[in-house]
Amino acid sequence: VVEEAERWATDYERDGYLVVEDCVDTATLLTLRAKVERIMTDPDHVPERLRRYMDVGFSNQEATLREVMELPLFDPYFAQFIAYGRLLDVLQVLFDSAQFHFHNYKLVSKEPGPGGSIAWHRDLPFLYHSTPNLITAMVCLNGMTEENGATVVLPGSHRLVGEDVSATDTSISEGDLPADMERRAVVCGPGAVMFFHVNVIHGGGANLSAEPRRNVIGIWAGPNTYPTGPSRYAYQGLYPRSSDPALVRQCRMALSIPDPPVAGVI
Ligand SMILES: O=C(O)CCC(=O)C(=O)O
Repeated sequence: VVEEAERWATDYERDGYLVVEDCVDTATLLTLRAKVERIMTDPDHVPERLRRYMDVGFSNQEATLREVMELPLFDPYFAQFIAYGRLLDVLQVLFDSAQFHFHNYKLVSKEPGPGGSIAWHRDLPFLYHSTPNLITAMVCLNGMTEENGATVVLPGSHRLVGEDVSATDTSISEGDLPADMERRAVVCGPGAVMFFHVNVIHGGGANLSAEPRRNVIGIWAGPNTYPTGPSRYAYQGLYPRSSDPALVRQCRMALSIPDPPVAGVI
């Protein structure tokens, strides 16, 4: 376990990202998939108040790329997933601290078809925080292959910028990519979680397979890293690994987690 944790920390430091295969156990994975499937295939059951969170970010693109913001509002299961222990284990190693907090969960679904590619970008300029010490954790519900539009990263690109990330890095043209950096498709199995520093340049091609490629994407903020913008997400600011009794109490109450907690959470 110690060796595994060392590998996580080394990969993250060097490449700015790492993949943990089988991070999500099968029962949890199947439940997440079923709940996502229901949102995507039966939108009529989605309450009117939640429809504004569907397909907002990419609404100018083709329907082969779909996004659902604020997943924890759609089903309490997604809210409790904030406290999913095996994912928190990795975050705690990468942040080297238990004082990290939740930012948001969304779904990105690359539906089969030619229109689902994602432009090169860094996540940081979308996030408005007081430091860049934030991590994106993508739970790969179906796994990623080159055919189904795996995320492509530029390993090490987080180290090029430090805190000096341009606001225009929300979309980077081919010509503006750092020269001579490797582009690596992140291939992984269902249930894998890909963790990456929010300064890593990434993007990805369309899904040319016959099945949707879905990722539940979480953002997490490190210690002493706070939002600087005006908006907040549901459950933002929960500290599921803190031992501060007030924060433990907040997390348990917010997520309706009993004490002792149910298997897998916290
Ligand atoms: O799902 C992916 O491959 C990447 C999604 C992404 O980069 C984003 O939503 O910012």
